[in-house]
Amino acid sequence: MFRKSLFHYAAISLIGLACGGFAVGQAAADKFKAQIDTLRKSLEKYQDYKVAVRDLYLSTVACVHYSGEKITHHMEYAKGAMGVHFVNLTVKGPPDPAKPNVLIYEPVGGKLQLVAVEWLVPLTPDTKERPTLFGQPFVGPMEGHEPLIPKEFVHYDLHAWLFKDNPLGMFASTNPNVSCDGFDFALLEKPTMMMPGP
Ligand SMILES: [Cu+2]
Repeated sequence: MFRKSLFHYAAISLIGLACGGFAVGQAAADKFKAQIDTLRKSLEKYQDYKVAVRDLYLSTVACVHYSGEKITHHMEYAKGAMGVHFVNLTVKGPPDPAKPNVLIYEPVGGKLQLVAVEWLVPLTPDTKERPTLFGQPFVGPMEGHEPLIPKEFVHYDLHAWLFKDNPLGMFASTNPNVSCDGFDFALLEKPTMMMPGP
């Protein structure tokens, strides 16, 4: 592990010297882009929410959105929505980049449109460090999102807006272009309390 990362750094330094930092950053982004494109393809079937339900991604009903309100020691969620979370409790273990445990839908004109996926990782006594996927550090740890998830469920999470552009970035928690307006089960949530990590 140590040797490998040492080699990795050496290789990056050499390439960095050869082509400049930007090219290296670009190469890394491209590397994840291919992986993300593959992931998006593999999840396209879930654009039909019934396929998701059959695979045990179950709806939590409410369309969650945030006002952008800032509270000290709470998560900073930009004004915008997440949407309706469909959670698969049968997906367990460390976060698998190929299998998110949450799918997120936006209610649009009486239909549900797949917009994002999420990896939700509980904080346990075995947690050694903040999880990362695609070079992205997870956010948290934070309390569970009341009233849908009990406070006691302290977790990290990472959103990926694979199916709808997010001006705040592919991995931002909320998307200002997603809306719960007009949906019977819109739920304005307060930003979640942050918790100490390992
Ligand atoms: Cu969360």
